Amino acid sequence: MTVPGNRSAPRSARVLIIGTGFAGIGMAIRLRERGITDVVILERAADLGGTWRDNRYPGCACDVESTLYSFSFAPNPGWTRTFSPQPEIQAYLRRVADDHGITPLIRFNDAVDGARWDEPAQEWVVTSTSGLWRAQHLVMANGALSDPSVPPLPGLDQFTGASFHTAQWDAEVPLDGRRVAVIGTGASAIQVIPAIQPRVARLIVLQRTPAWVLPRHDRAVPAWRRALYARVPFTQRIARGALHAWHEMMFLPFRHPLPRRLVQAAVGWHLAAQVRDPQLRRALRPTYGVGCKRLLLSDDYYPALVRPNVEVVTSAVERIGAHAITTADGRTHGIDVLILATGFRVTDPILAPTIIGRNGRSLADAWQGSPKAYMGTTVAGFPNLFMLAGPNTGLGHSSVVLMAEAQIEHVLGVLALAESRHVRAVEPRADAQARYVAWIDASHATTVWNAGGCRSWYLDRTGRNSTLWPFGVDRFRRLAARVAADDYLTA
Ligand code: N01
Repeated sequence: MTVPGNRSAPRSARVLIIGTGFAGIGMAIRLRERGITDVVILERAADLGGTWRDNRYPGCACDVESTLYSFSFAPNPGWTRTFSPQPEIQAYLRRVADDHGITPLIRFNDAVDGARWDEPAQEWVVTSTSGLWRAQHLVMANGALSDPSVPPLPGLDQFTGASFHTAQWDAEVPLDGRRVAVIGTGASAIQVIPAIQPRVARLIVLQRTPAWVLPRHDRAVPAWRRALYARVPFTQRIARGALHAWHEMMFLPFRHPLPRRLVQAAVGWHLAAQVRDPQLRRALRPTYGVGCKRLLLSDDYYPALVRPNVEVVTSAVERIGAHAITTADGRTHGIDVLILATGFRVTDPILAPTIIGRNGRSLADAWQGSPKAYMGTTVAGFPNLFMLAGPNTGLGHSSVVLMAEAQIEHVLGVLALAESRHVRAVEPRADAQARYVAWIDASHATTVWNAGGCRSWYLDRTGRNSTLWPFGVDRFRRLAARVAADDYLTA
């Protein structure tokens, strides 16, 4: 971390939060409810919302039902669709932040570059665009899906048409009647492809690995149901409970082969029903176990792919030229616009090298390419540091908002522990963290994510699954809610 010399004196906060997605907003709300009001949130962008602010590509929507993909303490009876579109989710977050008095705590356009634990002062010194901050506690709520991953495709810089990542959508670029290529067939691609297909002259879909796709059954929420949820909020809580129970069950196929066979049959049927052409069907049928890569939900992805203006290209991208993409089969596809639906830097977070804990050791040094944390939230050697959406807190089957809320309760529990011991610094014991991580790793061994025969972004560069929580959400909730005092060191 470089500490600029010509900045003003550091400002301070008891708790400094990085990021204004679900996790950052939720953390600030719960801190204030606990009476901790000296809170500052640094946000690198000009608006709040995290991934729901950045991802504005056509078709962007949640693939978990909104009644579940929302805060437990802030139900929204007004969701207009089962799976709400991005603008509604961002508007929801803005409203929740306003209603709970969080918006004034946010410093917009203030990006954190790094932070260093100041041992004598027992606090974090944080460097951001605006200068220095001192904070007793630092909460990294900067998200796992916040930094786009752009592969080093040969010739990408020579392309003369418009080119952008799905998370950096350029709405100024006209697509109507143009030749467009989409690289990638993950969750973002399968939403953007059906949204732009009717507008473009030609759509080349460059698929490296096909995805398993289940029907989504997205529909408008009828006015009567919205009115019911608004007038009798209990009914929406019942709906949320039912969805939660359903998703908890959906976890089983990821661990057990028998229920997985049922899902396999459903995805196979969905593909067969929507894609008649046997050659295309073969190209779209994955060879790995269902769920190994994120299981996708869509009603309109396959129907878009069979339209006459779309071609699915399975040959690898070899080179990008000024106006075209050349693939390994020797073909050249002329294009005007290139869309990179190539995902995010999940297991190599950009802040890891610049967060410096005890003894000058960075998170990147501690992790060596494989992020690890106790309860996915705290890291040995990094006192008073909390990570939301941290290692092994992702889900393949339910709403990550539930996980963020459980982590937030864990943070509050750890702060209460430090307070009860009248100490300024708290961190997990190294042996407790090692035991926890070993248990996570052992629990992953037989899951389809690890043993399903695919290479996904759930696995880090060491091959370890450092992304997903290996059980149902309720289990994490129970564990995170109870802070095991012996597992924490205080000073
Ligand atoms: O990214 P991805 P995403 N050459 O990493 C391909 C969340 N999300 O943005 O599979 C060619 O899944 C890559 O190919 P392969 C959700 O958690 C949520 O789509 O590695 N292709 C893959 O097809 C999701 O899981 C919602 O072989 C290359 C694609 O790019 C996560 O975000 C909506 C390549 C990347 O897929 C990420 O999804 C959208 C190369 N060099 C997203 N490099 C919700 O609704 C990469 N690819 C909540």
